[in-house]
Amino acid sequence: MKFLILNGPNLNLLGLREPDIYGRQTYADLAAFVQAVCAREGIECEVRQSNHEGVLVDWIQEAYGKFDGIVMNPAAYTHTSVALLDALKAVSLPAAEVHLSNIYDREDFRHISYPGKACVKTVYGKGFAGYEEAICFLKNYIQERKETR
Ligand code: CA2
Repeated sequence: MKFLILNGPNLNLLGLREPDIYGRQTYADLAAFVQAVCAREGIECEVRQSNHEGVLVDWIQEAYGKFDGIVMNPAAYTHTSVALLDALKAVSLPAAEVHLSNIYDREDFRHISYPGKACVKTVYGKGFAGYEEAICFLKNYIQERKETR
């Protein structure tokens, strides 16, 4: 099983700004954590981050036929991007959405997720552990779907 793990704009600044919201661990720490979880679960993964919506759209499109699932923190594009929603729908790969913070305890504009409408699971407010939950959920979801075919 192979997962594409995508992270959106400004997540490269993790640990450098706003530690009260996003914690003190860096993006490199996050990538290492996700890689360790995937290795433990027997999942191959590629962990990527971009500040550009079109790059994220390209990566989702290119994932078709190469990856079994997508775990994504679209960051600010969560609340604006119909393009990411359409890309996820177009490839129709199973996808899970993660947010480090509890988006529902924050400003109203963070309560809507466009890409989330194409995801089988959303995890929020659990920090790095949210990625682990999303990865494990998606692994089980894909395995169960295979068994019922
Ligand atoms: O809670 C999350 O994971 C978010 O996806 C993070 C986004 C935010 O726009 C979403 O509403 C919720 C922001 C990511 C920016 O990360 C930073 C990290 C350190 C310093 C500044 C920004």
